Amino acid sequence: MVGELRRGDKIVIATHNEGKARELAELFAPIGIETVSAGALGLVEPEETGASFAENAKIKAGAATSVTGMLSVADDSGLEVTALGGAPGIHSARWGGPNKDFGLAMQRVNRELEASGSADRSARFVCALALGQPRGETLVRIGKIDGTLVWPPRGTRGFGYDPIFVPDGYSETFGEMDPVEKSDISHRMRAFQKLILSTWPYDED
Ligand code: ITT
Repeated sequence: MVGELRRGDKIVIATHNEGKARELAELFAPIGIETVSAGALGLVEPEETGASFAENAKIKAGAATSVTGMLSVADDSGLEVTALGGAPGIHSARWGGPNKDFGLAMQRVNRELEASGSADRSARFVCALALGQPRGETLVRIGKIDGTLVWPPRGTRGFGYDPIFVPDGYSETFGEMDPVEKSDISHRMRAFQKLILSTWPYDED
């Protein structure tokens, strides 16, 4: 499948989360795509009424493309904790409360894990990336990375739940890791690769 994205295009990054916006801009830059933030265009956040990461990503990209007439990319993502039945999942941002305090959100994860009585500390980050296209349908691809939760939080890099997540095969949390290393393996990168593979025209590299 070939989509509308071409080298030299400018796309709207339909997120109000600075950490995501930074990571997404860094993924698109090397393939020659310029990005502009939703904040810079004054876009309002649509209500995330979907029941899945993919549905919410589609809602956000669809809204940004219909308001701007531009290509857009939206990211709906979160942390799924096995012993919590996949929570916080699509509610990951909400666990940060009105002030988006992820110190509190991480404490809640830890508290609920303790209360669960389970020794299972496995978790995964999931990212649904949606490409809003002015002429075509909104495309969505999903990326995941498995890991283990640690307590207390470690590191000040990254954003959100990064300080409590150690990806499988590594010893540092995403909060400690060099951002380039996170970007090599992250759920966001994996979704990005799938999206680009399915939309990039065969005659461009
Ligand atoms: P937008 O809807 O404006 O994009 P948001 O932060 O509300 O921003 P989500 O509803 O998709 O976005 O919430 C995702 C939350 O999951 C996010 O706020 C982080 O706390 C967490 N999250 C997602 N990816 C993450 C990552 O790479 N590292 C750490 N936490 C992550």
